[in-house]
Amino acid sequence: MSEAQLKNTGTERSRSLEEIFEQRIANDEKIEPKDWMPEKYRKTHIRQISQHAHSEIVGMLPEGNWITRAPSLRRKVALLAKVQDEAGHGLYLYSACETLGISRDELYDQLHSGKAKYSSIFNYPTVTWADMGAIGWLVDGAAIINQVPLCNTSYGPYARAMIRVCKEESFHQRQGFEIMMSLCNGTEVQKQMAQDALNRWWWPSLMMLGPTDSESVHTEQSMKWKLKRKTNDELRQQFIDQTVPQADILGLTIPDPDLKWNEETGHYDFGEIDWEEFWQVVKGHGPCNKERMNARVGAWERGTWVRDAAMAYAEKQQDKKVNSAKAV
Ligand code: BYC
Repeated sequence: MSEAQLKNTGTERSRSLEEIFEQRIANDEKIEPKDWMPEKYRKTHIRQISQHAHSEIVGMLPEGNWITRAPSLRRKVALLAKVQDEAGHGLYLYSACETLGISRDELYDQLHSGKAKYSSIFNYPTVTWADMGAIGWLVDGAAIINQVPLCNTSYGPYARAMIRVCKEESFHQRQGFEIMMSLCNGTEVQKQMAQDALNRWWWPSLMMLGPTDSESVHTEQSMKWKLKRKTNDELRQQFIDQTVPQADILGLTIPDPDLKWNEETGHYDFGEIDWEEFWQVVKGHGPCNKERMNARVGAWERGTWVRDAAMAYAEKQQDKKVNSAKAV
């Protein structure tokens, strides 16, 4: 066969593989690690899943900061459990990502070198105990809205990881709301603390759901591949519609003078989001970007001896096995 004929056969084959793949997506079948997939599908999944994993790991930092200062043993235990869950989420997601042919070391390297993004929301400081309430209520609340549709995403390992993650996120959201409720039923100063936390976390929580659909470069393709099941704007609206009545229950005021119920659309209208602030944070210029990266890189460097010791131990075990097999 000539080189041109060979090339044609190759193109035809990949076209038919692509057609089978598209059909499977249309049939809502899960794509599994050993299945054929377009290179772009693989890469965009590595991008989103790894960013998601990094967000869970960096997301432990703002709350970890409060474990030793939680106001009671019960609060400490709950916060500790929540932060541990986040480590677990990061680990399932790194594992899901590795099934796409990238190693854990490469993923860490992308985070530590600043090549990979993580959620903008974790670049804001946690200055009072009420921030633990606001993060659970708003940030985990937004995360659930974003992640429940991902339980139905087309890539099997990601979809399955999301089922457990979402169950745990529900507990996280509840513990946050309960902290807010206690503060709002407490003294005037405690209620003020809750309002102040809502004022600081409201807008970043809306930004967390990503740029508007008109600015979102990946949404169109990701919706076609059923990686994303809802657009950024749809999720944001859902989050607002769900959260405003919760703020009413708490007796708190959402810091948006333009927020009002729209009878016609059946949704809340809301004010202008400061997208300039969002992009500054995404580009590394948020209030805590440097602190977060220093914490992660520092932890990686301080852990070198543990990784070296684990490798040396594994090698010794392997040598032992080989030697005892030789002796038989
Ligand atoms: N922050 O085309 P777009 C948690 C980037 S952790 C930073 O709309 P896409 C928790 C985006 O990456 C939960 N960057 O992108 C943990 C893209 O840049 P690149 C985190 C953002 O992917 C601890 C560019 O902007 N959740 O719950 O279609 C404690 C254009 O955006 C952000 C997930 O990761 C952002 N907020 O949609 C408590 C969920 N938004 O990559 C809680 C999974 C956008 O081209 N991810 N960018 O350089 C997703 O659902 C989607 O990736 C997003 C963005 C909706 C976030």
